[in-house]
Amino acid sequence: MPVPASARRRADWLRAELTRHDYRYYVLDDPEVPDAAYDRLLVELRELEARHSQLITPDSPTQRVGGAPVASFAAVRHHLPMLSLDNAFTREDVEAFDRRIRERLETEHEVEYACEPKLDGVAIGVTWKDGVLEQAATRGDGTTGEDVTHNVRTIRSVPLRLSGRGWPALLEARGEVFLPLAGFAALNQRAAAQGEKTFVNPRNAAAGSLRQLDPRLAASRPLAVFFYGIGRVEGGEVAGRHSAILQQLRSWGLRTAPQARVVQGVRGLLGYYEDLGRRRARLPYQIDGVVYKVDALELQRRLGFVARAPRWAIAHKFPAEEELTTVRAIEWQVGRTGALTPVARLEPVFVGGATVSNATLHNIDELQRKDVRVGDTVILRRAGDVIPEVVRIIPERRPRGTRPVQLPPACPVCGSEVTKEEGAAVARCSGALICPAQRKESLRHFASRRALDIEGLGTKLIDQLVDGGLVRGPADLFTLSAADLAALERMGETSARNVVLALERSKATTLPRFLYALGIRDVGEATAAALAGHFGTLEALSAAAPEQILEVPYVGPVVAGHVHAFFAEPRNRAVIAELHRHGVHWPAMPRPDRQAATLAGQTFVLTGRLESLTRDEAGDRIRALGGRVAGGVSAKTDFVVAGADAGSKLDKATRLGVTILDEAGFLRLLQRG
Ligand code: D41
Repeated sequence: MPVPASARRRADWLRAELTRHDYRYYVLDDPEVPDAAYDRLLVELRELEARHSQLITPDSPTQRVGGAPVASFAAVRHHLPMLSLDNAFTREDVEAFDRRIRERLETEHEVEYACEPKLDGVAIGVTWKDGVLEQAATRGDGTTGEDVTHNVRTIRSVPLRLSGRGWPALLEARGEVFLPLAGFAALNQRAAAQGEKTFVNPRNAAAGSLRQLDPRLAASRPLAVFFYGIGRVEGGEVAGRHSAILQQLRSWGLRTAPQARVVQGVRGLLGYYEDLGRRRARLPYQIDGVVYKVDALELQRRLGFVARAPRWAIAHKFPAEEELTTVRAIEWQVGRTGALTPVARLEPVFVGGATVSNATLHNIDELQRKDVRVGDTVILRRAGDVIPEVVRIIPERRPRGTRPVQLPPACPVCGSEVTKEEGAAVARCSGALICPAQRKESLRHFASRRALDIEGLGTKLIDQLVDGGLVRGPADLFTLSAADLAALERMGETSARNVVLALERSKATTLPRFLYALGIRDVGEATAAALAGHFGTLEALSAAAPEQILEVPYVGPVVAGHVHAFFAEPRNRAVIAELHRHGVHWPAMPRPDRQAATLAGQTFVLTGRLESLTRDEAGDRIRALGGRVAGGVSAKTDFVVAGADAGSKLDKATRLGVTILDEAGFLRLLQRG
């Protein structure tokens, strides 16, 4: 079949583009686009070449993996080539992988697979001779890599001498060098503080660190390694299964991924993928997928490899956490306390397993630091359940004629003046009592599940009520009749009646909920509960002087000031009185008895996954007994509760000598209360 000229042109362009990206990625450590965008170009080229085999050239990026070594490092020819991994993106890809294997092996039985995380770092081969570390080389293009022995020697998880017994006289172990997330954040913080260029992602930081000529630089970066296999072996034996080899490596002092498991058949593979996918966001390092390998070496041998990738292994990728998109508009959202938050409206894009069309830009300082403008192409990141974030813009793709975004002088909703205190990051609308946006947000907060929990009173309904002038403050909600509500758009008689019933039900509340619902600045649920517990009644709290409020555990002068100012404002007191009149009430607070305060003054940090309760529940139990839950470990931490897969917090606790409780110990402590 003749090749259409358009296909040839497209293939040429794709090749040039991929080569350029390779150069930036492998040689400059400064990629222009996220991996997923690169992968798409490569897939397109592969498909074109599959359709028209005449288009394949020996130097096509599809015919080789990796890039050229940098001149200043000695080249190392790998004794055995370092193979590459094929990718699977969907469940169907994995099913096809398993089917191919069983067909080749002519078996109906389930195959045993070894599964492990796919670290996002740099592949290396490290050789020990007579148990002594001799050489470390990057993978490079799979045939020839770079000698990075001087840098790898600085990685503390790489032993300079093997331990245990039975290691071969010559052992080459292969693994992935990576930078844990905490180290990455610290490195970038340091770089930013010194006005240096920051790294785009941990993979590039790891690659950049390995490619330092001065080993002192690499040593100052907390690189880590997981070994995942072997290369050259002489003068000794290794086990006959991948899983057993990993165990041998471990017994010789080499670090391997703690999540490695053996599973049965394709269901086992998919189960492993799901499980690790759920834990991914909590791991202290970045993984971009999982790797499946046929466990038995004899079967691996029978399967062999195609081109440069083994038939017996595949990488199952997680959905990309970073994608490219463009900024359609930048709008300002006004929050409950008047804070102006810039929000980027984006060309919708599928990232991290969901379609995203908005991303917060946090505040004006952040926006100006990143210099995001309308029309920019940006890298959007959505990891786990974290809200989507614009990582950075791509300057090369900025269209002509864009303008930097400025803070609006007036509130885009009510027109009141926008103020920003010196040194503060947040700009605020000064129209607290007239701004419909602030009113709507306050009402939303008042009605939310953890506040008065008014079912059916959602965003749309609140917008209609405020825009139609039916409701100004929370007390007005209780004057609404079913007829008022039914007259609104998209409101049936039944829904209207249900909202009135929900409003009626919400009147019976608790003091902590009511305090939280008031939306006093910086008074979240925990502070509301502490205030309620300390003062016992709203009357006592609203009459308290700032010094008295300061006596509440964990309330500082700023919050005490906000609380005092709130109750000093006559208009706020009037709203509260009106709410009382409408019948909002709560039972008297139970007097704090001895049992309730067993953990008073104790600070807890929760890390890892608990089996018998969620982290939220664990936090509630601690607070109910008077304890406090903090986010990070410090010398002031009394207990660290460590569940499964606890990470850097556990390490820090160990370093600081903080008492560590496992789940059983924690439950015992709660019971003692
Ligand atoms: O964690 C990894 N990045 C990883 C990479 C891993 N866990 N296993 C791997 N296994 C292989 C084979 C099956 C070819 C021995 C790999 C890689 N290869 C690999 N890393 C970079 C290119 C290939």
